[in-house]
Amino acid sequence: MKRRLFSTTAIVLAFSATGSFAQTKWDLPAAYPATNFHTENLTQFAKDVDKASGGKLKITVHANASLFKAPEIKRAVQGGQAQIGEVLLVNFENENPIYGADGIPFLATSFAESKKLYEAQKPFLDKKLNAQGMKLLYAVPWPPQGLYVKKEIASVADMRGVKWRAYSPATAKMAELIGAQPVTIQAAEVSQAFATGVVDSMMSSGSTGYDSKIYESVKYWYDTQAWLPKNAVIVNLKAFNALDPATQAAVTKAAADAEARGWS
Ligand code: PCA
Repeated sequence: MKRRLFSTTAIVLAFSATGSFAQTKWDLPAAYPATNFHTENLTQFAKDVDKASGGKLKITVHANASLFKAPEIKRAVQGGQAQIGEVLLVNFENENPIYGADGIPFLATSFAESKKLYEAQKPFLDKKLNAQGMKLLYAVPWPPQGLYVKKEIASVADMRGVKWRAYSPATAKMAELIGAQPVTIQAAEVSQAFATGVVDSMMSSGSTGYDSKIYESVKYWYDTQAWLPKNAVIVNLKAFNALDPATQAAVTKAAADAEARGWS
């Protein structure tokens, strides 16, 4: 099948006093609100790239799943509908277990352990993404995952039949194991889902709980610190390779800075 590549890439010829230069524009779909720390980091990354490339590469961040829904972002980058994007790695565990490594409960439960896991995971992530026509730019974890639930829970049995928001194959599997009813809902729709009673529980971070104003409908939070899933910023290899070497270096440097900023 012939894919439409870079259909959204706009090459704009900009003229300056010193001559003319080609400006490349990239779209960066992201799934979380503009005020979330991951998105703020992306916005800073885009600014850094703009500055370091002397305005040659403009990246527009599309927050809150406004361009593509969370689970569609990876395919959009792979197919070139977006040149770059931010994905939640654990969403893609069914493609390859390496994407799900940071979603395994109680494997790595602190930022320090999560860093070690990332270092072990990274070469495999790189390889897998390369084979899919993409490149890993950087990854940053979410805070540890805890349980939000509308009623008090004294034992696993209390979770039976509770409507459970899942965001990955592993969180859906957990619901099955504890007898809850899984409903897959992306972060951008969580607030609505709790408010309307579509779901009564989920495991996520304090960050997403805050973003979705979950305190308006949920009373109980159990700080289980069970795992730290990561967001990864990935780029289409053809789009990256089409940049001149100086612009590529600007992207790589800005990504390394964003990764350091995100972890700290
Ligand atoms: N927030 C994201 C993924 C993990 C997290 O803390 C979410 O709930 O979709």
